[in-house]
Amino acid sequence: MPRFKLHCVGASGNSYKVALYLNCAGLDWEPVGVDFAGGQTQDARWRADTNTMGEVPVLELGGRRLSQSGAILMWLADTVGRFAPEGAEERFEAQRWILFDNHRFTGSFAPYRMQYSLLPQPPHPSVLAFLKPRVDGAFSIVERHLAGRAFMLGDRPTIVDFSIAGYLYYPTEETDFDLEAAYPAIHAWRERVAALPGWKPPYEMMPVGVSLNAKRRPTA
Ligand SMILES: N[C@@H](CCC(=O)N[C@@H](CS)C(=O)NCC(=O)O)C(=O)O
Repeated sequence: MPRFKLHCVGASGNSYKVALYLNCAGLDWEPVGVDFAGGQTQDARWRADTNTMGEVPVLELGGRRLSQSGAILMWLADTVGRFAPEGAEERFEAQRWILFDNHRFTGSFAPYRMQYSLLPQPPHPSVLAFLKPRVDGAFSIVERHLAGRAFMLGDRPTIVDFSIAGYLYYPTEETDFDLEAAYPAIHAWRERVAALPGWKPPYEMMPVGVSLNAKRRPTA
């Protein structure tokens, strides 16, 4: 199999979901930095060449470019075979949770974090006030689900874990959420995911790309 290229940004948890898979599956890959803050994802040429949706991550293999982290993870599971759901029922569960992640979990937490610490200007309080209960609602659902399981689909890690964990290793100063204190089952599970061979924290896994956060993200 040729070397994978992952077009990504260190601050992008959606990129990290795919990077985690690639590294934990022991695949040969390299990160390709995208100048997010400089507007590269808005650039017409970049969109035409790399992703018409104007987003990272994009996984490149032998000239083919795939986007949408959830679809990429399903494709990797099918193609590589590692961390794959087994059978029709588990596949359905995997799709159900990945869609929930995109719509509700990452779908509220990523914009909250972006507003909280990544944009050059401070957030309007009403924006955070709108998003915070949505984040807590999604986290509470996953917290309850994980109370009785080692991993999202049971006793072994799958692509669902990589999808839902994508934003959970950024520092508390950046996210405003102290997961260890507020969501103990999520915290214990993210520690189990972090114990997988190949795991690295996001900025170490993807030391590339100019993020939106140059002014406001803590440098530590
Ligand atoms: N559902 C998509 C979301 C991807 C996404 O939101 N990517 C962000 C970075 S984390 C992006 O590239 N946004 C481009 C922009 O806002 O211009 C996925 O899971 O891949």
